[in-house]
Amino acid sequence: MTLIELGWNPEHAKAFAPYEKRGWVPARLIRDNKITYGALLEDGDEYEVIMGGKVYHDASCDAELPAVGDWVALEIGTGDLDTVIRARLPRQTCFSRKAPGKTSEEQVIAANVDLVCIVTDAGTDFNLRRMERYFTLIARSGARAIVLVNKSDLHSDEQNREAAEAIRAISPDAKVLITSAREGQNVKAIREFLTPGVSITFVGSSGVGKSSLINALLGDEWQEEGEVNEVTGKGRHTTTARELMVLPEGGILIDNPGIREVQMWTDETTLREKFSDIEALAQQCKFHDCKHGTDAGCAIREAVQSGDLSPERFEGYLKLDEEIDHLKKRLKKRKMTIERRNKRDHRIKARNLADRIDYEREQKPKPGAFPYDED
Ligand SMILES: Nc1nc2c(ncn2[C@@H]2O[C@H](COP(=O)(O)OP(=O)(O)OP(=O)(O)O)[C@@H](O)[C@H]2O)c(=O)[nH]1
Ligand SMILES: [Mg+2]
Ligand SMILES: [Zn+2]
Repeated sequence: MTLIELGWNPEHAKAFAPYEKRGWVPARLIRDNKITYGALLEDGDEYEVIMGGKVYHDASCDAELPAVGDWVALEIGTGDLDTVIRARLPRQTCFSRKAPGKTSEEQVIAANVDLVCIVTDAGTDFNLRRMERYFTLIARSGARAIVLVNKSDLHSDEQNREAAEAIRAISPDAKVLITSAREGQNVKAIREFLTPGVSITFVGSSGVGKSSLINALLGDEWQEEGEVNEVTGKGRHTTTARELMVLPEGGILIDNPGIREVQMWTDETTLREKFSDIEALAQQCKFHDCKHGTDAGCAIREAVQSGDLSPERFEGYLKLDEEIDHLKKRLKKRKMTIERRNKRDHRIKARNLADRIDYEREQKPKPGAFPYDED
């Protein structure tokens, strides 16, 4: 396996040059085992590696720590020594979301991916508002979006087509395909994206068929995974960790556990771009600070009433805005806490330094005093 087949390109090579001189080797992270990582090297060798202290301390937040898909510089351990990640190369794309729960941390789902493939179905998983959130996150990541309306064998042609059309309508740039991992429908069409060196990550709710599609792409025989666990209602092969795989004929796949919460990790600019139609309407509101609720002369409300704008899309817009607002507040709070903590740390350091200087002064002979005073 060559580095290029693993997704390496001239920009990576340039970033790596200073590390090469130190005898370190490039590798791509394929698995996150929490304490260790799985890394794939040029010849296809897989190593279990640990993070170097500097990499850990240089990261200002979790999102800056190495993640699956990252390129790193490894110092290969000989004898009993561990193989250590000495540096993480800059990311060319980064697909991330807000970490689950009440935190305001960013969680990296996959680094350096060219394509993010959202898997859904035309049945119970289908949710356009969730799609919008995915599209916003993908727009920010730098990767391109593909949507697979999977399990087509379980729904009517019409239902599948309607679902695909509705998704195309909210994101005209995204490629939308109707697939069945079970019947192999359109698996070839997915494969066409996977030229050597192209990385694609699969995201979507648990049970939509991400791993089944990956198996179909890997060319494994279709396995009957139909037995559903009665307690969790999930198939038996629920994915529990991110993992990167290289297809024999080229292309790099990253499987992910099902995503329950698609929380925003984004900024205002991306949001405004995604909803540029609504933003344009807002310009026409009578009052520049229109809340688009009950204010008179609201162009957005008029558009909803005349049917030019779907109320769901408008609601999606309002909700996203609200969420970003919360995120900002949380970030600000976190920043304040960190600043407070830093200030406190500085104060302690300053105090220690001051103590030391005082102490040294006391040790120093007083001016004019004879240095070797006899007892
Ligand atoms: N009928 C049908 N069933 C499918 C299809 N794709 C997947 N399944 C079934 O759906 C269940 C879940 O599939 P998985 O591939 O494990 O789903 P996943 O998205 O990887 O789920 P997590 O790993 O939990 O996130 C399994 O029982 C599969 O056999 C399909 O195209 N048609
Ligand atoms: Mg899975
Ligand atoms: Zn308005």
